[in-house]
Amino acid sequence: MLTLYGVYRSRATRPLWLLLETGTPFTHVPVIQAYRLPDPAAADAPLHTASPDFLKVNPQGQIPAMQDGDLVLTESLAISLYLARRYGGALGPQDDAEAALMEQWALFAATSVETPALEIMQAPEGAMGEGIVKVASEKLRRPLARLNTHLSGRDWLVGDRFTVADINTAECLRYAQGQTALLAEFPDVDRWLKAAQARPAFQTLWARRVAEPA
Ligand SMILES: N[C@@H](CCC(=O)N[C@@H](CS)C(=O)NCC(=O)O)C(=O)O
Repeated sequence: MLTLYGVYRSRATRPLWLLLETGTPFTHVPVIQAYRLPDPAAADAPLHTASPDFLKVNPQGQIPAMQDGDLVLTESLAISLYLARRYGGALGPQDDAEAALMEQWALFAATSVETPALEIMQAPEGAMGEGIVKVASEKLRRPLARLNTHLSGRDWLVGDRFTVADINTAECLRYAQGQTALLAEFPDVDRWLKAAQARPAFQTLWARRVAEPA
């Protein structure tokens, strides 16, 4: 039995998008971040990242987490890569070279894209926030240029088809999407990101995320 822990307003979107693409049956346990609750210790608090029952699944107290039979996995990108390999069909690797490329793009997204993209999304209003966005945008330009070159003349990152590499990379970059002028500097990235997000599975994911309380 496959179980995915984590609300839609979290990095759980990465494996949830993949599961929506494949239609794989799974149990969704919408564990919420403890810091988002007014009183996580309240008797009627929903299952959250500091709940003793969830800490048995992920002692680090973070979402997403996944259980598939005896296998427990944390780290959103590792979960997506596993699900793609195990249940993803064409979304996953078809040979060792594709597996390596999918891992490469996940590591690229995690180490070169996610942090500056999050800095952009979390920047406060005002002059200080503008400074943060400027510095973070500068950090993103080199990975975005690399991504743009790779996507020039291509629709998707690996193997001429939509795969887990697109899901993982697009979800890390999404945090910076509010910077439309930055994205416009990289037209092939912009086109690719919009095409990924136009997919029915992403649209369903987004509708469910929006429907969750902020
Ligand atoms: N590198 C981890 C990061 C997990 C993470 O930071 N999750 C956030 C939600 S997006 C969380 O659980 N925050 C609650 C907390 O850290 O207490 C991953 O990609 O899965």
